[in-house]
Amino acid sequence: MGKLVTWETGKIMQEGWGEVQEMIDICDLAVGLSRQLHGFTMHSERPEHRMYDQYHPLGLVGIISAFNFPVAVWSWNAMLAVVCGDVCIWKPSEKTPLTAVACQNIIKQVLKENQVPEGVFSYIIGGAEIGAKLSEDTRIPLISATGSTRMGKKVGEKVGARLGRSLLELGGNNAIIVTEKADLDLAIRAIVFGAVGTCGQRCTTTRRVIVHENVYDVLKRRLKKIYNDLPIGNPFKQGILVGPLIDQAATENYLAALKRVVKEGGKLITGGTVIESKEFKTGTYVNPALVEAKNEFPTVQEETFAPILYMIKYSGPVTEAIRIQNDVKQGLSSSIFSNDIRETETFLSHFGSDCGIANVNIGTSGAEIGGAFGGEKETGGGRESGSDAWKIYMRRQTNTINFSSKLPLAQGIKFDL
Ligand code: UN1
Repeated sequence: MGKLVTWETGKIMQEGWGEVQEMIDICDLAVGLSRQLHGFTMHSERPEHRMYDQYHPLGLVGIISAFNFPVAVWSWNAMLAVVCGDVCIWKPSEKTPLTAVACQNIIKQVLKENQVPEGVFSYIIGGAEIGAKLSEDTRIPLISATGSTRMGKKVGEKVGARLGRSLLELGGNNAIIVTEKADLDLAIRAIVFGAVGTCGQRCTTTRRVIVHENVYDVLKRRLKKIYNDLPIGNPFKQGILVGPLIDQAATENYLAALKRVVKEGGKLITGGTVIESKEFKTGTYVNPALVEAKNEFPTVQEETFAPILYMIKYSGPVTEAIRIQNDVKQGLSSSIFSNDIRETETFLSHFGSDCGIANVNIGTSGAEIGGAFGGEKETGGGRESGSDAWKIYMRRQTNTINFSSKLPLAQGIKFDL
């Protein structure tokens, strides 16, 4: 399966395997979770009464996933949904249908061995029109959609119009803050993997690095050197870090964004070209770009799904870096590199990062499945995967049980018959 993920998406082999590992991990989590779908109990204000809440299956869950994590995102949703007692219908990205077929073939076997009908999991291959149909269908109480903000707005509108439930995990514009107190070696490792890993095509990809003026030049020099030496190439080959973009349209978006940002005043430090040679004939292998920019440039405000890292300088206290980092429409992932507890706690406080994920001394990507995954603002507000994310796949019911021989009313209401 890992190999197939690499074949279909172009992500490096290690990441193909890593994605399948996420599937295995979520299966483990879901099995344990199946015994822990807990509600609360609470005491009643009335004598000889008992109250609690419980969770029931929602029924049918629609899953819309993106090409960049073609199998893990399905499994985050499907494995939780199924232990919650739901069945699923999945629309994978039309760019990655093969891995979806492979998932179904694997799960089919598991279902057969356990005498469960195959229809518990099903999928439908198609484009936006299928996503729209699922979103409008009143038989599907929950649509979980992962992808661009543009797509999510359409899904959210359609599901909202019928007052259905949606779980949206959309675009990010993730930043790493590097303060004067950062361990630069650590920060550089995180920045490079965050920015160029998966060829910049993760929703958690590091798109901005916000650097204190006193360490800016040294960081720029070191990043430039690493960028000039990146192992780019055949994703199946050992030692390669950057594979190709998903298709030529992605290359065009990459080049267009670079052109725009330079027009807006950005400075290309290195990279930003398509690799053309005998070995790289597809036009989808690119040199990741490092660009000096300002946060307010329109192109920096957007998520371009490609390996472009914007370097933004800040001066003054960490609150200034946090202001810059929050000053975008998206709110998925964020991190700070600093060994100063005052700075890191400020970043994590209620006036700190406004993202769904906020990390200290680790990068923006590569979240573990044990935590709830998702973000705020235009990222959509949904949470998938671990923690109590399972609750969205169930309907909650509050129960009051009277075991007395009287019928006292709440709120002290008295009446005679
Ligand atoms: C995505 O890009 O939609 O945190 C998911 C990460 C991965 C998941 C990314 N575990 O980078």
